[in-house]
Parts: sequence; C-alpha cells; structure tokens
Amino acid sequence: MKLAKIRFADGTVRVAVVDTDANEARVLDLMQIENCHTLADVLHSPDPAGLANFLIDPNVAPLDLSSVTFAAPINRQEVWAAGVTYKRSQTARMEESESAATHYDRVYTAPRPELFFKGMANRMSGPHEPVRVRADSQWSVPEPEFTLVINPKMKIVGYTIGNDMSARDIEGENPLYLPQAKVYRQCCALGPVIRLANEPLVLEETHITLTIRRDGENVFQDSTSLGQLNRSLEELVDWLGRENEFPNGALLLTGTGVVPPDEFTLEDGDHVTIEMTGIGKLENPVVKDSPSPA
Ligand code: DO4
Ligand code: MG
Repeated sequence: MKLAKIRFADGTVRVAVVDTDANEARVLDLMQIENCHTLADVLHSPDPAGLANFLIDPNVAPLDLSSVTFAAPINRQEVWAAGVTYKRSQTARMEESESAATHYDRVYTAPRPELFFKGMANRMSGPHEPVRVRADSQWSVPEPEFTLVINPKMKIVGYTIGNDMSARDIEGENPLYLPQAKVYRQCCALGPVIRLANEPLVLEETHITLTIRRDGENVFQDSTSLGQLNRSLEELVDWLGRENEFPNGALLLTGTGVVPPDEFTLEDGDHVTIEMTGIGKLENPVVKDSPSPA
C-alpha cells in the first residue's frame, strides 16, 4: 500500500491511499479516530495499512491520479541522511576532496556510518516544487536516495524517494563545510508517496534511476540497484537511534549510488527526475539565484 499527502486546487492537503494500478487515490477521513490528525499519525500507528484501510472515506469518490498533486510526505519528523554507503559515492568523494580523501575511504568500511542532519519539513520540497543550487556553488548535483520512514520506536514503517542536493565544491574544499554543502533552503526533495514497509521489498530488484534534463534534452541518466548498498537498512537505523530520540519519527536518506561525472554541474532551469521501482517518480525543477555581488 502507498500513502501520500495530496493537495487540492484550493490548497487543502488530505492524506490518501494511492493505488497506481487502479490509477486512483482514496482520501482518508482522519477525524474518525481520536489523536489521528496527520499522515505521520497513520504511519506511526501499530498497523498503518490496517488503519489506512479503515479510514478510507466512503463519501469521497476515488480521485483520478492525473487530477492530483502531491505534497512532500512529511510532518514533524527530522530528516537525516547517510553518506558514502555505495562504492560510487566513496570514489566520487575521494576525487572531489584531495585533503580529506582518506576520511571517505575509512568511513565506507568503518562500523560507524556517516550520518548527518538534513533538516525538517520547512527545507523539504515536494514533487514538482523547486530544489535549489546554492548561489555560491559552481559544482552541485542531485543525489537520488532510497529513503526510510522510521517511527518513534525506530522501526522502519515505509519507503520513499529523497533527493539529497549537494554542493560538491563546498564539501570538497573542506570537510568541515559539509553542513553548508548539504543544508540550506530547498536542499532536499521527498515523495511522491510512502510505500508501506509491511510489503516485502527485494533490494536487488529495486532500481534507482536519475535523469537530468536541460532545455528538454537528457543531459545525464544513470541507475543503480539497492543491492549495491554497502550497509543494511537496519544497521543505518540502529546507528541513527543510538543515544538519540525521535518523538516525531524520522526520515533517513540512505546515500547515493549515482553520481554524475565530475565535469557536470546542475544549472538553473534543469529538471531532475528520480524513479524508483515500486515507489514512483520524484520530479523537481532546479533553481539557482545569481551570486550576490561581492
Ligand atoms: O560525505 C559526504 C556526503 C555523502 C553523501 O551524501 C552520499 O554518499 O550520499
Ligand atoms: Mg547523499
């Protein structure tokens, strides 16, 4: 089952079950249950699929998916990201950062993974909302990442798509600049739906494809499979939860296995599409302001 936040033309947002085979969304009536107001409340319940089925509003006709727009599927969760979890990311990071190359090499094999805070809902873009390249970056890329939806008990309850926008030049100049390379306004996109984790997902058969279009032409396309991930999902969640509490739950991007070649940088007006087996397609336009005069 897939859950989403759908936005109506008047701006109201409702939680819905999305059925891609039937091409329809069924709105949930959250008011039926006490203390259930948001998508996260459904996700954090003991049985999200059972509760969602129970809450389907019989008084609202199913909506055609082509008439629906999606909002980022997040409420008050913190968004974190793991890094250097695929060989491709390790190699790319070592290339971009001469002085810190050994750190990337070591973190790829170390028991403790790289984990960093990416933001909360205010920094997240939903489908078709802009993602941003920093005006002070000359080398930025999207990072297409399989993203875990985690409840306050640190159980994985769902999966979605994340785009960990990254300024490679800022990160490469000095590893201490990582928060500036990774965390800024519109630095991450999420969506379009959350696939509930009660349905099995075969990692090797789950593919992530990144496509970047410029002026209507594909300028980059590449794929990987979750089978290339160098760590287990449970291991990443376990490290995130150590000495930490997430009373509102968390989303965890699991790292990128697709990196455009070193000569590539995103430009204002580019269009990023991330497609993931069993979840769908996350599409976002790219914006970049002109640098401010010195
Ligand atoms: O170490 C830098 C960040 C790595 C990252 O974001 C990734 O591998 O996806
Ligand atoms: Mg990343």
